Amino acid sequence: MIEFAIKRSPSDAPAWSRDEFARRLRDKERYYHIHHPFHVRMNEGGLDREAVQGWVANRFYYQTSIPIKDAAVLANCPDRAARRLWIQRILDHDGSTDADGGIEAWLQLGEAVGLTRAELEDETRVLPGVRFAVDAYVNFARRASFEEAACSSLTELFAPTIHQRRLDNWPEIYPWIDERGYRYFRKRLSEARRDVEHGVAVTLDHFVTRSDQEYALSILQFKLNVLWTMLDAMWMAYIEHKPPFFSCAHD
Ligand code: AHQ
Repeated sequence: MIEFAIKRSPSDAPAWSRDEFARRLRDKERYYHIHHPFHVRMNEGGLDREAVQGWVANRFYYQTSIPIKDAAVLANCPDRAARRLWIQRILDHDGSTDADGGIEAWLQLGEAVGLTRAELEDETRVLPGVRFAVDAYVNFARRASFEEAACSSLTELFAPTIHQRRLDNWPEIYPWIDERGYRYFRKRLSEARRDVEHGVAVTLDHFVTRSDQEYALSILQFKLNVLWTMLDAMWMAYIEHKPPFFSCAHD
């Protein structure tokens, strides 16, 4: 248990049934970053080219951090069968060659929105708030138990909807984006659904007392906070045009 990120409190209340616990996990959808004003504006076609490019470049930092996070999760996983399932997440992102995998697909998304691969890989566009939020997630996974980290990945319960919305809307609202960039979103539709099946099973099996279950909801809220905070930083930079230190004297 890692108290540094999430507080845990005792409870004398009876445990929720498995179905009720699963319902409460899914009920966290109301805090998912699909509802963040940045994503709402994005999915209405309200972002200019610079904002779309900024989002792609900042999310690249998240995407390249995911396999590092998942390797940390594996390192904390004592169960061979669980590791066999979890290792697939690393392969999904890193690919089996440089030509495939989610990170390569995201680099192609970068090119599709008019950025070079180097402009993603050099991380020059990564905002401090995005970096802090992503690093908080990776550092959480390094110290969390396997089950705590599996629970934190359950934001992907809600991910297929957000990927499908991009695939449905972007061709019309952002016709300037090359459709080759959409491969990543198509890829995640099935991968997220498969990953979440395992993550939910681990979570429902492991967090069984009421105190455990409420702690699991706090872990999921921590990850929802990570995703929301990333977009807060992007809103300030690309919508308000108030990036960090915008008000400070520059030489
Ligand atoms: O592309 C995403 C991805 O690979 C992952 C891994 C997973 C995790 O382990 O926490 N979460 C996640 C997510 C991805 N895409 C986000 C998006 O909005 O495109 C959603 C995000 C998530 O819901 O956690």
